[in-house]
Amino acid sequence: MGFPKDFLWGGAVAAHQLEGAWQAGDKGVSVADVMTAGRHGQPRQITDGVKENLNYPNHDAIDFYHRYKEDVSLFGEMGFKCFRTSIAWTRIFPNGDELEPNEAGLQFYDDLFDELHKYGIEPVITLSHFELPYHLVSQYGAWRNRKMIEFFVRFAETVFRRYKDKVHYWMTFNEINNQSELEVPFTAFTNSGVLYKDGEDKKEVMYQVAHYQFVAAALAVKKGHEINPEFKIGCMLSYQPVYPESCNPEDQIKQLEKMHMRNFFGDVHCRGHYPAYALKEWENKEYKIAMEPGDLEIIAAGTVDYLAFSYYMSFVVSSDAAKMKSVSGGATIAVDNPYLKQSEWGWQIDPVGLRYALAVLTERYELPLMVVENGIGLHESKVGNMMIQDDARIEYFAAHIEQMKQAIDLDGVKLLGYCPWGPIDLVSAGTGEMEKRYGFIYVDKDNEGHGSLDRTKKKSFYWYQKVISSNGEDL
Ligand code: BGP
Repeated sequence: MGFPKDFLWGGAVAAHQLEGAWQAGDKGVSVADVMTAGRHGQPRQITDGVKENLNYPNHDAIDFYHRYKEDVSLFGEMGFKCFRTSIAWTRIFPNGDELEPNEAGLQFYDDLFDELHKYGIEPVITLSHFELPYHLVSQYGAWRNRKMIEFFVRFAETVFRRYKDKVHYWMTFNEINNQSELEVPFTAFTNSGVLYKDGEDKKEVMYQVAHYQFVAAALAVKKGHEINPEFKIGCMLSYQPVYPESCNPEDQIKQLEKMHMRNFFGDVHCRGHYPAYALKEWENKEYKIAMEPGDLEIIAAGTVDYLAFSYYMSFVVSSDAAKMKSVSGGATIAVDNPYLKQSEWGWQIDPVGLRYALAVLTERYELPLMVVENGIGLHESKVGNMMIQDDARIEYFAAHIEQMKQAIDLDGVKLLGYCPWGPIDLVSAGTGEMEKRYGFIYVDKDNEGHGSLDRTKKKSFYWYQKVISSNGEDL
């Protein structure tokens, strides 16, 4: 009982949130490179290029590009079995539409993967994590354009071939489903790179974008399996369950409708066809989604091997519109859950919701699952040589790991691994700042970019080390 022997304990990051070195090795400019930091709760802005005197936190981040050896050795010391990161598309294809890849970028990831393997750490790789080439946005309108399929598949094929003996676990798009939260203006929380225009039906555009991404992902899955039949290629969802506010059947229906949009992307990736509720919506609203002959067959043939998801919180919806409100930092509309505490950023902490998520996803798709993000952002600062006592983080993780164990033991969930988000402090995707810290390892850098970049272990470092060495028994 409990976690399987080969369980992948690790941590998760994304290239643009920690690598820095945004122009090193002929890297191109990514969407993340032209996004300003959000200040005082304002959403981050995507600019039309790199402007003077604006703060672009991803340019330097925590300089993992130059310091990865030190960082990987710390992950090794914690006992990591896997490490989830993304390959910055702009290191491999600086503009995104070139025919030949950039060797310096490919070499960087070769070196990183070799370093990980030295410590017996399995790389788990996201192809596209909020960092598509900016050139594809400005010249092609990003995923509005069908040409993106060709660019993405070329990128995927290039890295599949190059790393076929070094990487076995892959994911296509990070949190592909969060673009369905149309209440929120364009922020880092989307991989589509699409800037919505005034007056257009955003939802129709979103479905069109999704269609191209589904075809691209399915083609990538097929290519990947041809290159190495041992590859496990997954989709990746942001899975934050939504609960009805009460047992009022109208609340239940509200919840059902909300979950349709959360499930839509997983439904297509895992089942290989469009679900009835989406087809009905297209018909009712007279949406015209451009497709080419063969697209639906491609989607059917390219279903994923496993489902990966991020889990941070849960939401509550009510059929009473007056009770609904925007949630800080979260991409949804909800009422507070009186049974749950909130993090300093207003994210509702719900360990039991993780068991619920694991169980419903298992029932829906009958696929192995991987929790590839989970964690709590805290305000922390280092005073002298004192170790940071991050008991709130330890408590958060212990409660979530306990619920994963129950999902395995009681619900029959097949769980491949667990990657807490940001094992080392990094730039927040939502705010673009350093002060929302997730790490077991502290990085000396503040929002303004000051600091030595020195790494130091927090209390949770030793705690997680013990969790891994006891295979999740000693919490
Ligand atoms: C997810 C993203 C990550 C990460 C995380 C935490 O949505 O996949 O990139 O940043 O959220 O969010 P934040 O950094 O806004 O706290």
